[in-house]
Amino acid sequence: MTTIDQPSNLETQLEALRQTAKSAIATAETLERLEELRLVYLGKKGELSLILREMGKLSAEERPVLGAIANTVKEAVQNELDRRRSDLQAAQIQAQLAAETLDVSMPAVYSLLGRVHPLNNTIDRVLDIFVGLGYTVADGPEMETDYYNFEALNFLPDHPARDMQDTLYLPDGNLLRTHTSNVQIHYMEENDPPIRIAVPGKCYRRDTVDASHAAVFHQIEILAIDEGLTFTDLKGTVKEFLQQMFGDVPIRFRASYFPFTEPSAEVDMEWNGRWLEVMGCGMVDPNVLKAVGYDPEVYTGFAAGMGVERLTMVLHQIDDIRRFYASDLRFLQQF
Ligand code: 2U9
Repeated sequence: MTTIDQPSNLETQLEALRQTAKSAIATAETLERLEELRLVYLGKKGELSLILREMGKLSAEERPVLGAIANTVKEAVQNELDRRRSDLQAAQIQAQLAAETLDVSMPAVYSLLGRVHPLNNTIDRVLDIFVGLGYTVADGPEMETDYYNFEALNFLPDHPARDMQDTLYLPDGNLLRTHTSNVQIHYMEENDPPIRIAVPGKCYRRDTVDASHAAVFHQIEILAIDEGLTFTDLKGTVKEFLQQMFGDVPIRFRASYFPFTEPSAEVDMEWNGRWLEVMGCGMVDPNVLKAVGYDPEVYTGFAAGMGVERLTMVLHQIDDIRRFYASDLRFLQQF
């Protein structure tokens, strides 16, 4: 017979349950483990249910006392479970945050996908120099009319360059430009002097391909129009450009002929002990100025042109122009 003062067997069991549950919950490391413990202590078939089932055997005075104790224990275990659950959830979020933190100061894994083609590298270098001298980069159409490619540039109707053997004509009577000079005509039509432009781009010729000829090639031309420009300005510009491009090399101007310049000259540069032709130039022919509506009595100008493939071959001692277009990585990866 149990007295009120002495803890009953069930009371002892409830107290023991509270203690073991408390320490088991405090050491549970995962939410899954916590759920297991909830079932062990508070589940339908759990330890508390087993104890409560025994309460049927108690007297009418004992039952409410034990019932109250049972409720306190249940609440205490539930509180322990709740507290531990929120601790574990907070720890889980902290761990996730730590694992997923983006360190923006960490150096990126750099993968080199490609590199600048040697021809584009030459174009970039040449344009950088002319931009430094105050020139603007301009471009225009690769498909052109006879007027912009030949007539406005002072090519006579029977000039050999107009021959079907040399120029790629399209079925509609247009053509693929044979130089980038068409761009300068368009530009002069749309702008008033003073003008300083550098024009890079693809050109097309009906050539049989060999080590030094390609049907598609690249040119860069420059054009300056202003009041009072002379051949001295042309020489100074060409010399400054070649010095920035190749270093302090000796250069010489040789008289030549182009339909669009008068006088005209070829520029040679001493390179590896030999004179090498690197560009052409001249004072813009008055007929070209007239064609775009400029008064040749007021304005003069100079122009120069260079082949990008040729310059690149000189710079890198490349023996065959076809290497530029073969997409052979063993060649391209050297640059
Ligand atoms: C206008 C007026 C004048 C552009 C010029 C050259 C001389 C020249 C060649 C170099 C090697 C072409 O790639 S190449 O075969 N070019 O020698 N080009 S003067 O003169 C112009 C252009 C446009 C309106």
